[in-house]
Amino acid sequence: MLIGRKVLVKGEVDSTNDIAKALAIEGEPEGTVVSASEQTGGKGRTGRHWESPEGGLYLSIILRPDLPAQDLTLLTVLSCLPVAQAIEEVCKVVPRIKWPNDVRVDGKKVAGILTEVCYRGGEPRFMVLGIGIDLNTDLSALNVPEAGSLKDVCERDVDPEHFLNVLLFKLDEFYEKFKKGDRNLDLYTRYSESLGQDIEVRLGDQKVKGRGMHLDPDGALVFRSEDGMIYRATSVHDVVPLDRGQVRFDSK
Ligand code: BT5
Repeated sequence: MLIGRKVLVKGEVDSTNDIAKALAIEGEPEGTVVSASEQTGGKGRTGRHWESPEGGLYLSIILRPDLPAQDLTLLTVLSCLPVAQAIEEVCKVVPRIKWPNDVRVDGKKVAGILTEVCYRGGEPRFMVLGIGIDLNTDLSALNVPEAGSLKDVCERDVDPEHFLNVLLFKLDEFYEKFKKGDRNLDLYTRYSESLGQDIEVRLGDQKVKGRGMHLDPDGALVFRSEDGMIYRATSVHDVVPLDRGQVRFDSK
C-alpha cells in the first residue's frame, strides 16, 4: 500500500495542504498523508475557505505521479470517487458526486477536494490531494447552509480511525488503477449527479441549463445546453444539478 504508508497525525493546523506541500518540497516520498483534527486556514478552490472545526476529517496526500498535466486534472476530478466509495462503505448510502469536486448526500455537501500541483520547468513535480470531510461535524459550528455531516447521515458518530483506514485503502486502490490507465469512468458515472443529468452550469455571469454528457480526457465536463449547443466546462465553473434524487441502502 502506497497511500497511507506513513500518516502524520496533527492537532490544530493552518492547512494540511500547506504542511504536505512543505514536506514534499523537502523530499517527502509519495504516499505520505498529513491529517489534522482542526484547521484554522482550511482552503477551498479559487481562494475560498474550507471551514474546519473539530469533528471533521482533514487530510492531504503527497503524490508524485509520472503523468502529463492533462491526467492530473482528470485525477483531481476522479479522486471524488474513492471518497464516495468510503462514505458508501461506512455509512451505507450512495453519495453523489457534483462535478468537479463535491461529494454530497441528500443534496448536502459532506466532502470537498482541493488538489494543488507544483511545477518545475513546466513539468509537474508533485501534487497534494487535500480532502475535507464533515465526519462528526456539528453543523451549527459551520457557517455553510449547504453542508451536511456524516454523523447525521449514519445517525451515529463515525469512528474517525476506521473511516480514515477505509478511505486510504480506497484511495490507494484508485490511484494504482489510475496510474495503470484505468479511469474508473463507469464507476464515476454511477456516483455522478452531473453526467446524464439535467444540470445548470454557471459560465462566468451566464447560467446555462443543459444535460451532462461525458468527461473530456482532462476532466472537463462536456454538456449539451437546452438549445443544442455543446459546452465544455472546466473546473473553475460550478454546476448545479437540477435532479436532486439520491439512493439509500438499508443498513446491513
Ligand atoms: C472545496 O472547495 O470543496 C475543497 C475543500 C478542500 C478542503 C481540504 S481539508 C484538507 C485540505 N487542506 C486544506 O486547506 N484544504 C483541503 P470549493 O469547491 O471551493 O468549496 C468551498 C465552499 O464549500 C465554500 O465556499 C463553502 O460554500 C463550502 N464549505 C466551506 N466549508 C465547508 C464544510 N466544512 N463543509 C461543507 N461545505 C463547506
